[in-house]
Amino acid sequence: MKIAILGGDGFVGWPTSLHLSSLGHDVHIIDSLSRRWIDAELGVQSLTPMDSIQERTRIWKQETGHTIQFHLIDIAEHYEVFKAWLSDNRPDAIIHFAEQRAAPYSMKSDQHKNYTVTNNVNATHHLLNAMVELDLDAHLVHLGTMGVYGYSNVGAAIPEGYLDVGVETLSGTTANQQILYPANPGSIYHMTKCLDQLLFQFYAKNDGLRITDLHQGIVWGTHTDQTRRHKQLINRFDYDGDYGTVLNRFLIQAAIGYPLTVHGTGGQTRAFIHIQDSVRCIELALQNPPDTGDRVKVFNQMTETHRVRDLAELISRLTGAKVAYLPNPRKEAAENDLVVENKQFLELGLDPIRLEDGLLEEVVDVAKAFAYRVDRSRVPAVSAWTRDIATEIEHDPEHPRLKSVS
Ligand code: USQ
Repeated sequence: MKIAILGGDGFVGWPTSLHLSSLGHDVHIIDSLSRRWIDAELGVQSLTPMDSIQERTRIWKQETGHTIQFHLIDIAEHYEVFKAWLSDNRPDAIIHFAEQRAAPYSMKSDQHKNYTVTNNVNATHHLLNAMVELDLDAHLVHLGTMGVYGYSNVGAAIPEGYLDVGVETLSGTTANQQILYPANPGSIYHMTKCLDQLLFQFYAKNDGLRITDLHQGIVWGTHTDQTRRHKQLINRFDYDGDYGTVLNRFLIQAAIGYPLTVHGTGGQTRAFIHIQDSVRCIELALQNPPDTGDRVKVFNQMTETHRVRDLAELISRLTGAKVAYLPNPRKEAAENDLVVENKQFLELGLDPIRLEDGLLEEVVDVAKAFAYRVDRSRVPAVSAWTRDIATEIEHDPEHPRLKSVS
């Protein structure tokens, strides 16, 4: 298949590009390199040293003989350029990762909120609009988020996208319907993914586009079978307070002797998936497209759930790291349970990598190898969700020092 990977230079986009190329697909990365610009804006760098995208694809060709083409296009900004590319190349499938994906970055300031909404919503809409205009019947696979549901299970498992509801009709009977699970975003970033869902629903219904939306949990790990093949194919690995995600951050913190930064009580339960499983899920989704006229196909792309403080304690036991309970910069439930349905990928053959599979140590080893690149001052998460929370943290005499250390 000819596959366009929008955002193929990013944390999940890059290993996905390699995985699909290794399977023999004709992979084209389209990327604005915005994530590299954001590194420059924030003054941080990936823990792992990343080569340019051109160099990465050169090494991939040298190692495997497979060609991955790179096209520098900002799909949110340059609609006509992007449309012309789609028209000339007519891919069979399009994987859409080309969105600003960090919740704390999206909440940093009014400019960051504007950027995240403009970039993400325009990127998605430009893609859908161009596909209709060009009569392009490609299968669109989008990287969404578990965060569209919120994280509360109200005593029932979160279904894969759609909720069965009974609506009482005027004649007193019950009309059974399936509706998109009510959106309940917890950040501006997560909100853009909720808006994406509506765009997908409309374009599938109105124009018959074939769309799969993957509601992914928090990705952990860094290597995949392909990124391991050469040191210059290494994946990016974020540790800073804006882009680092919780489990990877804890592993890096353990490796550099920094107390694990638990927000609040650590009672937040979240869904997780290893990066290797993430790329496998995308392959499975590609092999199982919806038919023309079908509603959007939704998968929950996660393999296990964990409470933040349990993760901190597990890593503390493994590595001897201290745990710090910090004031929470986010507005989120202090404690929640989370049960998620994920049958579809398991039925398609996903064999999940679990936390206990020993890969936690592998990540700590990667972190130790590159610990010299860590700027410890960039570890704390300082992006506050509201002005009140920002003021509270500012006036907390203990912040950013540690509230309690076990
Ligand atoms: N947290 C800590 N300490 C930290 C960092 C985070 O306690 O040092 C807590 C947060 O307060 C939150 C939880 O850990 O309760 C998860 O935070 P996160 O930064 O790991 O994840 P999140 O902001 O939700 O975003 C990440 C990805 C995003 C993806 C999402 C999937 O950046 O692209 O969509 O995970 S999900 O969380 O399932 O919505």
